[in-house]
Amino acid sequence: MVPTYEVDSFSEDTKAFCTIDKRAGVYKQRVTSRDVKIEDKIYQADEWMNTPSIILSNIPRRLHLQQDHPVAITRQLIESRFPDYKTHNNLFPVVTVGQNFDSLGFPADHIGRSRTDTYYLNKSTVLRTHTSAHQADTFRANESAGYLISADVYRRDAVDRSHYPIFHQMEGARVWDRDALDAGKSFAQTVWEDVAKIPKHSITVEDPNPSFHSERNPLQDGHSAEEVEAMGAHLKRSLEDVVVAIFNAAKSAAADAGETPDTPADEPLKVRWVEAYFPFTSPSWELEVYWQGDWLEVLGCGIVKQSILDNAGVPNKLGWAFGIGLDRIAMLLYWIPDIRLFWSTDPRFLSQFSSTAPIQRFVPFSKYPACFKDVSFWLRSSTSAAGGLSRNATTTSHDFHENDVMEIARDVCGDLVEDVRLVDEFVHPKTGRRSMCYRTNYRSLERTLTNEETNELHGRFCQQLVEKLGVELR
Ligand code: FA5
Ligand code: MG
Repeated sequence: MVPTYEVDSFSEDTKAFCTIDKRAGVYKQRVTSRDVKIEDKIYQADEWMNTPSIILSNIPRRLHLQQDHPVAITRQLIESRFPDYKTHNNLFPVVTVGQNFDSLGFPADHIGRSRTDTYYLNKSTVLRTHTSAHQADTFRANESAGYLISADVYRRDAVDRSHYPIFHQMEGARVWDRDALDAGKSFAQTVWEDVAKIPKHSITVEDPNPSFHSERNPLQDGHSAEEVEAMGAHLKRSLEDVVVAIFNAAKSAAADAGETPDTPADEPLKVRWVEAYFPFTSPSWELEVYWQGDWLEVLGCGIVKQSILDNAGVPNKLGWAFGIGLDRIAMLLYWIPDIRLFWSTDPRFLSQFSSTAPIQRFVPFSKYPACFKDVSFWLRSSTSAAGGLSRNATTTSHDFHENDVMEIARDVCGDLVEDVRLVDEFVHPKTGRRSMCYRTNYRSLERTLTNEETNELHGRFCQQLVEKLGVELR
C-alpha cells in the first residue's frame, strides 16, 4: 500500500479532497474525498482534479452579468450590434471534455487538453476553456439563425496584465439554410444581401490575404468559393462593425477626459485580419487592433466545420462563428491598464462605471509601487529522477511546464502578483541540468505593500516551488 501525506501548503478546500502520494520519490495528487460542490451541483473528483480553491470560489462571480461592471457593459454594447441574435448568458461553466474538445474536433493529442492548460474536476469534466464548448449544443437546439453566448471561461495561463485564469468570452454564430432560399436566389446571393444590411464604416482595414488558401486556410469539402466569399464577408463586416462601435465609444470617452501624450484622441484606428487556425473552423481568421504601440489579438473566427453542423442535426445549414475576449475589449474601451482590476470590489474601481451614462475613461485611483524579486532554481535532470536519487524530485526538464509556476504564484500571492516572467535559462554544460530564473513583480492595486509582506510572499512562493515541483533553489 502506498503511503499518503497531507501537504500543508495546499489550501484548505483543496486539502479537503486531496492527499499526496509519495511513491519512489514522486509526489502525486490523489483524491480521498471525492465530492466537489459547485453551486448546487456535485462532481466526483479523481486524479485529474487540478482546480485550486481560489478558482472554485470565484465561479459564482459572473462578472459579465454584474450590473454596471465594465465586462457586462462591454457585453451589452456588443450585443446591441447584433439585434436579431438570440443571447445566452447563463450557461453553466462546468462542461464535459466532449463538449469542450471532442464536439469541436480537437485531436486527441491537442495541447489544450492537457492538465497544464485546462482545469479538470475529473477525467471527463472541465471548467470550460472557451465559449465554443456550447457551439454544438446551440446549433442542435436550432432556435435562431444567429446567437451570442457570453460566459466566464477558465485557463491555466501566463500571469501578466492581459491574462487572467478566469476571463470572459462572447461566442457569436450565424447560419443560413441551403434548403430555405427564396426561389431563384443562390446561397451566395442570399448572404450578400444580408451583408448589404450591415452598417457601413469608413475605416481602412488591412486584409492582405485571400479569403481562403488551399494549404494555409482551406475551403471545406462541399463549400464553394462563392459561398465562402459571401459568408466570410458577412463575418468580417459584422465584426468590423463591433470594433468601430467600441472605438467610437472609447474615443469620445478619451476626448471627454482630455488628451495626454500616450492617449491621443485622434489616433486613427488601425485594424487588420490575419490568417489563423482552429480545429473547428476553416478557413479561420483573427482580428488584431493596433493599440498603444502594438498589435493586440482580440478575437478568433471562421467558417464553421460542416461536421459540427452535421452532427448537430442541421446538415442543410452553413455559417460562421467567432469568439471575442470581453475583458480585453473592456480594457481597450475604458483604458483599464490591468486585467486584475475587473475582480476588484473596491468602490474606487466599481463606482466609475455605469450602464446608463456615456462611457467614461477609467481614472486609476493610484499606482502603488511595484517590487520585483527573482528566484533561480535547478530542475532535476531526467536521469537523477529515474534513478530515484532524490527524495522529492517531481519535475524534470522533461515534464516542467511554465503554467505550473504561474499557478503556484497565483495560489500563494493571489492578486498581489502582477507579472511572472522567465528572465534567464541555461543548461549546465557538464551535468545537463537546466536552470531557470523567474522574475515576479509584486504590486497591489489597492495599497502599498510593505517590505515584510513582499518578502513573506516571495518566501512562500519559493518554498512552494520546492515542495510542489521538487526544484532545487540556487
Ligand atoms: C478561442 O477561444 C476560440 N474558441 C475562438 C473561436 C470561436 C474561433 C469560434 C473560431 C470560432 P482564443 O484562444 O484565441 O480562441 O481566444 C479568443 C480570445 O479570448 C482571444 O483573442 C483573447 O481576446 C481572449 N483571451 C484568450 N486568452 C485569454 C486570457 N488568458 N485572458 C484574457 N483574455 C484571453
Ligand atoms: Mg488566439
